[in-house]
Amino acid sequence: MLEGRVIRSHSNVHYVDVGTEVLECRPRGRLRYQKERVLTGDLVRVSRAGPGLGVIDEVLPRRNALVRPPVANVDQAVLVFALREPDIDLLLLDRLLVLVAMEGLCAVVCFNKADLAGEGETRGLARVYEAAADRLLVTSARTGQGVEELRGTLAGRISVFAGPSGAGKSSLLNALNPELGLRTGAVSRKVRRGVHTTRHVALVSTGDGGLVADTPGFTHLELEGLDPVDLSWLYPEMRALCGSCRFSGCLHRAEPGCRVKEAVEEGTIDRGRYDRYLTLLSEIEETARPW
Ligand SMILES: Nc1nc2c(ncn2[C@@H]2O[C@H](COP(=O)(O)OP(=O)(O)OP(=O)(O)O)[C@@H](O)[C@H]2O)c(=O)[nH]1
Ligand SMILES: [Mg+2]
Ligand SMILES: [Zn+2]
Repeated sequence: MLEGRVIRSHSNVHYVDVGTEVLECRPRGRLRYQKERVLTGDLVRVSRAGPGLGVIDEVLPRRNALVRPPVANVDQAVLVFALREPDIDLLLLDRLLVLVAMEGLCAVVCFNKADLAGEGETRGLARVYEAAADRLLVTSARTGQGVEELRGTLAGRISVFAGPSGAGKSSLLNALNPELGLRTGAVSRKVRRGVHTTRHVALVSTGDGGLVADTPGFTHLELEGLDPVDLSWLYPEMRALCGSCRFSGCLHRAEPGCRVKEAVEEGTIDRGRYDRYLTLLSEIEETARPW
């Protein structure tokens, strides 16, 4: 019996990379009746069923499974934002960081198009997001800056890329593995949307055992179902201080004796991050109270 990873699924046909080749597999009868279907990213046991063909006998236990995009065993989300062109949308970045934390994934922030930005500006942003993410990278798909560091971060892991259209996600993947030949530039958006609506997720190889979900990633951006009190726990810079505020359940807005606000005044928590936290907090409060 072989073990492998589902790298692409198409209704009930799953392409399983068993190391030496990719087998086209169907689940064994009894698996089809189980509630959980086979997902891209799953580790499975397969038996050969002919040249290039296999049968999935067993899905090995999953570490996690995302709903949108439907991928199992994801290690990290890589949030790619261009420093310029398009202008960086930090509220979107912070929103994605909260979503990633809600999913319990590691967050890698990748500031791309470093060739277009000033060094001072880049350094300032990098300092803020080093504290907000598990890993911070500054890259340029054009000059190759930071691409080897990105390679190291992706190696041996399953990653989901997310970020605005035009940030350079496909360009970075092409820089890592030119064989991918992913479409870049203005037209790629439509193509990717098509991929998304058919719900076929493929894992593409970075060439070093790294796998990246080739989808628009996190298309669902509402922070629904989140309790306002829990929001600050999803901010690494605030988490350590949350318990030290005078009132338990402090939202760090106007409460007296708030350690988080003190840290903002002292400059140890970035004011921009804090202001955007307040924006997301109000949004969550509004959706939680529909009247
Ligand atoms: N100057 C510069 N341009 C870049 C860089 N990376 C990507 N670009 C350009 O930015 C444009 C968009 O890049 P894509 O890789 O298609 O962006 P994407 O994030 O995949 O966009 P979608 O697929 O629409 O989500 C292309 O014209 C790229 O050539 C970079 O590091 N520097
Ligand atoms: Mg793209
Ligand atoms: Zn507080």
